[in-house]
Amino acid sequence: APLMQGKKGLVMGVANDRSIAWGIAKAAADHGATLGFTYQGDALEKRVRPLAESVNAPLVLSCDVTNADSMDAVFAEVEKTWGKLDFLVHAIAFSDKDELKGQYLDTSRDNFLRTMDISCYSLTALTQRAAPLMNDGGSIVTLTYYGAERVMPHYNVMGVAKAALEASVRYLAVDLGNRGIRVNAISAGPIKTLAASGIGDFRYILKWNELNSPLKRNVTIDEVGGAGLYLLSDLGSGVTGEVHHVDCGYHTVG
Ligand code: 0WD
Repeated sequence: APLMQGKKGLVMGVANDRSIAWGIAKAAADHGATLGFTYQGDALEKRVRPLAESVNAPLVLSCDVTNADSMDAVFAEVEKTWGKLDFLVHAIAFSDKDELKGQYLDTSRDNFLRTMDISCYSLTALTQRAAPLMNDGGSIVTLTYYGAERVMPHYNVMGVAKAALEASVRYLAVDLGNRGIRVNAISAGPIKTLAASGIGDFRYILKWNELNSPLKRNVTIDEVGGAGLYLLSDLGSGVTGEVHHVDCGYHTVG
């Protein structure tokens, strides 16, 4: 039987067909998963709806992770439609792009808190709501970046948020392990997406990774999708609390 047959999952953070979440969604759908999507704001709905329809997703819902009512409404709808949830893809991050350049030293309190809220706390807030629906166990995957481990130019407050996100993955994995719910992160190499376009000198980072990674190229969203499929499916049944690098090997040299 297909790897994801009978599995129902929510994918949060598709902005367009270049989004990393879309790479994971395609891989899961190709292997038989039934998907729901959330989008943030009306502008993105126009892009997400056709993508969702192309993989026959029965659920397309608005969700702003800074709003508890909005998150509650999403999981109420999931429960009503499916009565359960098998997996969750968290591919959400935000920081003011004025602070994704220059020095970390200049981070403002407002943007620090907002970056942490949307890029880090949201994983915990969503997991609180998803876990009660994961009655047969489950798998939660979030997206992180090497800037959590090492200083990368311009990544600044987002690097600090990703470090906290990776720590959250480990704590959540322990909290949920006895319910058979696994929590992992994929540390993706740089990919040209909408969110990445806000990072200073992103083209240079792409070029740097291409020249220096062991595979001498950058990763694609389909390759991140393959790793997502492994962690979301029973292929990854023995894996939790892990940060898995899908970066053409850059973390071994960088
Ligand atoms: O190089 C890259 N692109 C990497 C991205 C390397 C390693 C990790 N990542 C991470 C990002 O930090 C993020 O966590 O992957 C995740 C997905 O990012 P993406 O695929 O690069 O970017 P994008 O296609 O823009 O999707 C991120 C989406 C938002 O899009 P915009 O561009 O409008 O910020 O996150 C969503 C939104 O759809 N988002 C929210 N969703 C709900 N509530 C919110 C919010 N408040 N804010 C942003």
